[in-house]
Amino acid sequence: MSKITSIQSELNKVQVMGILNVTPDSFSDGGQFTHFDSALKQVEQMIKNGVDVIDIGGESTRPGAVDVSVQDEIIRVIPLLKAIKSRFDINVSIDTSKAEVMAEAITFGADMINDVRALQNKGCLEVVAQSNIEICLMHMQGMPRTMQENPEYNDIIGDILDFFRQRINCCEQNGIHKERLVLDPGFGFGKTLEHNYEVLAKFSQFNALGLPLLAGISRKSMIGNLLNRDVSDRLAGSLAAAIVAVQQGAKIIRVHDVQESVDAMRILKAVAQYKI
Ligand code: 7PJ
Repeated sequence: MSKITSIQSELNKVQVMGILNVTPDSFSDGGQFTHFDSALKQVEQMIKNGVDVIDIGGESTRPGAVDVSVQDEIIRVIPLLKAIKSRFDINVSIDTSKAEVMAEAITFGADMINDVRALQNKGCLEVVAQSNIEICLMHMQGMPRTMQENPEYNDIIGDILDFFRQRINCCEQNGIHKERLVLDPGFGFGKTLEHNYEVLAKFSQFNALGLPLLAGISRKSMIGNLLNRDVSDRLAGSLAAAIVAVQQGAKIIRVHDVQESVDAMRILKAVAQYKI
């Protein structure tokens, strides 16, 4: 399987990452895909709809969510990773912050580790350094349980850039080449509604670090709270926000609605060919 980010740079194509949550309390598909067979059906449908990467998450990072044990997370995620890799020819990303889960994911053929804690947990840098897997480093202020209580920044873009620089340095010092990294400012992770829209408005500034950028905005509160829409009614807002991010350089968008997002990206691509 080719590198996720190299496919993107070769074809100059934005990658659509389809979210497959296997937690009973995930943000917006609350337990719907907890069962193995329905998860596989969902994967098959996403592939038909043109997904580029499947992102499997076994830990809910919803504000206030309870911790999941290593064993529970492995049981939720790894059999599904194995089944997907044996049945389909598709890139898979594992959304985890636990070194043990990362190690298993690497063993069973994952293409990317997507860590909302940016490899800050014990043992993560070391595990990842022993592989060639791609890594998404996400910014978060605080920790999921309390991150939305009172997020504050002096200069949100500067703070996120500083965090990225520190994490990139840490990765490099541990033998993880910069070429393996993707950066994500972490919409909704320790950020107020205003913070989130400022980050979206200034998204292009993260290109300064010269790494591929990922934007995960799909169905989040920043859409729902602005528009006063329930989770099931956030598609239009999610697409609009994804387009704004891609026009400022996002190379991967993390979404629930694959078919609609792929369509939106096709429109952008049709327009892009006429730009100088
Ligand atoms: C993100 C994520 C995100 C990355 C979640 C949800 C919350 N990983 N995992 N970026 N969000 N890289 O999907 O609403 O924004 S879980």
